[in-house]
Amino acid sequence: MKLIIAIIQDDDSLELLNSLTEEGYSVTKLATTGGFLKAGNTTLLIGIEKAKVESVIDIIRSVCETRKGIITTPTPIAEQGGIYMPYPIEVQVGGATIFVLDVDKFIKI
Ligand code: 2BA
Repeated sequence: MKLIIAIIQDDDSLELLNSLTEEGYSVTKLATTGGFLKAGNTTLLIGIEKAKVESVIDIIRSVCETRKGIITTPTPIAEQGGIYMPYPIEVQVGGATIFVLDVDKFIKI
């Protein structure tokens, strides 16, 4: 058995949850925060048979889009004066960041 951990953008989460559950996969959704942008994202936990891993990744790929994110960094405009101006930097936020882990045991009680 495998555990897929997929970090996706909030905007894709509803459609992806619907697509996965319609195909019969069990999914747990966590509200998470990206460390770099400090913005909300969504992490899905999906426990599945090894043979289904690629099918799930295909579904994630078909739903999740790459988008632009903005981080505002304070930039010094006076060397010693301590004046900082917010400076927006654009980054590409991927459609999904996916980890596939081996599961030692899967128990439901
Ligand atoms: P964030 O950490 O908020 O990162 C958002 C986007 O900012 C990243 O998109 C990347 O394009 C950029 N970025 C992140 N760290 C950076 C840095 N140190 N310098 C410059 N740019 C940086 P993605 O790579 O698509 O990642 C989207 C989200 O997936 C991340 O949100 C984070 O929550 C998660 N993630 C990505 N890689 C991860 C990893 N190796 N381990 C754990 N979580 C990860």
